[in-house]
Amino acid sequence: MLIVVPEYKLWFKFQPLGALSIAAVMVKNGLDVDFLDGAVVKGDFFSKARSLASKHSRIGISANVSQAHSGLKLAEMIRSEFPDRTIIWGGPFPTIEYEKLIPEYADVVVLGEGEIQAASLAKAVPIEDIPGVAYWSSDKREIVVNPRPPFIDDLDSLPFPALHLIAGFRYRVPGKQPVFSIITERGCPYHCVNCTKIIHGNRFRTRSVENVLNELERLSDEFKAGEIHIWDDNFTLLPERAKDICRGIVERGLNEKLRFALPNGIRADINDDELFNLMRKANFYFAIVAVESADQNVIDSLEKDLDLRKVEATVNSLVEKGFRVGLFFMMGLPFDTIETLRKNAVFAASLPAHHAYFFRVTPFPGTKLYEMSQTAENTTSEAYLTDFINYDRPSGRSANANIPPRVLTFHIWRAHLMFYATRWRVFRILGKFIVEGNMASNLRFLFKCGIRLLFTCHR
Ligand code: B12
Ligand code: SF4
Repeated sequence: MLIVVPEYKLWFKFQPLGALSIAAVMVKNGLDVDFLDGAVVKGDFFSKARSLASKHSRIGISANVSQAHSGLKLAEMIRSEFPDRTIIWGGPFPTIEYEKLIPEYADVVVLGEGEIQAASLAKAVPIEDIPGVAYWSSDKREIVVNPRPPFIDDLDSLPFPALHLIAGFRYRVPGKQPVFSIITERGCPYHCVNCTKIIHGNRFRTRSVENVLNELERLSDEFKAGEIHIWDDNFTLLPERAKDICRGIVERGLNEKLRFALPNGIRADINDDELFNLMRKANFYFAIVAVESADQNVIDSLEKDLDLRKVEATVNSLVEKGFRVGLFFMMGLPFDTIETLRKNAVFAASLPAHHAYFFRVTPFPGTKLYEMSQTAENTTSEAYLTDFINYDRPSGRSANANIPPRVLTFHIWRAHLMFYATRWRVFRILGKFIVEGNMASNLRFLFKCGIRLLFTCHR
């Protein structure tokens, strides 16, 4: 089987954990697997995909919304040049949009978490007997949807991502090289309207501390990792568990070899001194706090269940303990006004954080926000099918009917400028870079952020 992650345009590139988990299950079940990550492939993605597809009867395509465009082009190419191949899609995009894919672009779509289905596909179980798949009926008249299996509770039972399949690829992530990603839990109990729960659901499921530590040890010993990025939706949600992970890191001496970052955002209302101290001891150096808005009404409309009054203390505490701290904000929600955009800029600038990211809101299918935005003008609509969409390629659109794209762009630009022009921010960042030691990669990161900002302003 060939598993492909379609190409996407983003200047930093991460190992795709979902597709690598599927590959690991397939390998464990005896399949011969080739893996192509279009994000990092050298040369032309489609030529490489063509040459690998010629060797396999089944092609798996892994896609989130920003890979939809190139995934569809890839499927078209396979259909026309290798019409006998079975095309199997998995990931958030096909799980939401399977009706648009079958039969033209897909024979089978694996819905949600895919490891159970992957094991069955590897064992050649008849498709009718596999739970959690959508496929084209044998009489070619309709799409059949087999109900999804329960979420996987025993996450320790899953094999570690099949990293050996990407040994030749070079991922570009700022940090102490080489940088690897992990996920220590699945599911999130919150209901933010901008976020889809279609893959991992609302029940918070965790890997055991032992299992997480074993994977860290493997990344350090086998792959000589220098830094680990934990992409959990909510690493600090269960503070006692996070503390146990930190204690285990220290006990195994992993803090001597690895350093850790939390780039996916942690809850702004979890402020636990003991936890933050233990994290520092375990060599966590970077965390982003997900604030999203400086206006409580906007936060409430976002259904984020966050009391804004708690943000400042959490950010202060992280900064005092020596973390490099980032802030996430969303700009242009349907409930934003010019006033709330200004508030975001002022609030962020008042905090002692080192970085702030003011993202242009893009409502994606599978979220409540998408449904809300369909009533607004200037909506994202289905542009993701025809172009790359992500925060590196700002769309020049606005999801807020009352805030035109150019005005939104101005406020995004202004918020960044206000943030970096205040509180000696630039000098404090440089100071951090000197202490952290990987100046070149960090400066490259800042430079690219600046370029991205200019590009955002330009559109
Ligand atoms: C890490 C991450 C990133 C990283 C790295 C992404 C990468 N390329 O690996 C960065 C920061 C770059 C990123 C960026 C974006 N991300 Co992101 N990201 C995540 C995050 C937090 C974890 C992904 C992960 O590893 N999950 C763990 C694995 C095990 O789950 P999985 O990937 O879903 O894989 C499972 C299934 O999907 C399925 N499956 C996946 N592939 C395949 C293939 C086959 C053949 C089969 C059978 C099954 C299968 O089985 C897997 C195992 O169970 C998820 C949220 C989440 N918790 O999943 C969001 C998420 C994937 N991101 C999302 C979004 C929207 C984006 C952006 C578009 C944001 C933006 N506005 O720009 C960009 C797109 C950039 C890009 N081109 O990828 C959305 C996707 C929504 C959608 N409709 O597609 C998610 C789901 C967040 C959310 N809850 O809304 N992201
Ligand atoms: S945005 Fe974060 S906290 Fe909110 S539902 Fe999604 S993963 Fe959970």
